[in-house]
Order: sequence, then structure tokens, then C-alpha cells
Amino acid sequence: MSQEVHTRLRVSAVLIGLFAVIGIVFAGAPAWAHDELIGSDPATGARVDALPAEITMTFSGVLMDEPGATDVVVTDAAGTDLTSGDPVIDGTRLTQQLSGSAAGEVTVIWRVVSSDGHPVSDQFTFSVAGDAAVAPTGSAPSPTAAAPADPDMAGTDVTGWLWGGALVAVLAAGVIVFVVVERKTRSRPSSRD
Ligand SMILES: [Cu+2]
Repeated sequence: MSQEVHTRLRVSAVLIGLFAVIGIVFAGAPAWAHDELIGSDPATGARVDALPAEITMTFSGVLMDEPGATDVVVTDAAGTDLTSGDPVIDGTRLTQQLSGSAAGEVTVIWRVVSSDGHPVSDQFTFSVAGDAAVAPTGSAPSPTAAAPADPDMAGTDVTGWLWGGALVAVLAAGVIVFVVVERKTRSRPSSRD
């Protein structure tokens, strides 16, 4: 009788460990596959002489190019729209044509769909010479390199699911073997009784 209780306790311990591992795997999964902005031209915090004809951004992964997936808003300090046409995606590269002229701080707000299917968005600024309101050189621009937190992280990364699924299969097999062995051990004629 105490043997059976002991077995149940051990199976419970295995199951608790199993669920704990699954929890850890899925909690950590979403951070694995996000694409992030790794560079741009003009760069974050750059000071240029005139508004360039286009802005290019380079990401760490191949972006999804679907209608409505990508959105870029470029405005001057007064909020005037400086974009010309839609952003163009080419692999890991995004190009946004600009028009007009600007002086002072230019803000680039972007949203792309990461290669793992998640939307990623952030913004950065650079400045165009000719405006007294521009912060003096030496003031550190706020870095935008840090990966933005995704608003819709729900553990849906394919990679995470695959790893999680494989882990569950292996652990489940282990539990089954454990239970079968325990049963065989118990059903064997015993001299200890
Ligand atoms: Cu993601």
C-alpha cells in the first residue's frame, strides 16, 4: 500500500516537473525570432545637410511584404508629412521615398511585419541642418536599437511551438515508460509481501 502511494508521489513529481519545463519553454519562446532594426540611412540621431530623397532601413530578418503590413510615417518638427508613395520592401531592406524639404528634427515612425509573423514597430529621429531649434551637437540621441516590446506576444512563434512540442513528446514518453516500469515492478510476484 505504501508502495502505491510512493509511486503516485513520484509520478506527481514528474508531472509537475514536466509542466514547469513547458512553462519555461513557452515563456521564453517569443523573444527568439523577432526582427529588429539594425541600421538606417540617415542613422538614428544623424545630422544631415538636407532632407534626403529617401530613407532606407535594414532589419535583422527578411520582412513580410504583404499589403498593409508595412507603414512608415515621416514628419518634420511641425508634423508635416514628408513621405512620397508607399514604403518598398526588399528582403531585409525597407525604402521610403521622401519629398519636399525640411529643417530641424525629422521623426520616422515605422511598423513592419517580422519574418516570424509578428508586427514590430518603433521610431527614430534625425535632424536636418538649418533650424536653430535643433539640439546642440553632443546631446546624446535616444537609442532606438532596443527591441520594441511586441503588443501581441502570445507565444505563437513557430520555433517555440516546435521546440515545445518536441520537448512534450520526449517528456511524455519518459512518463509513460516510468509508469509502465512501475506497474511491472509492482505486479511481479514479490517475496517482500
Ligand atoms: Cu515574434
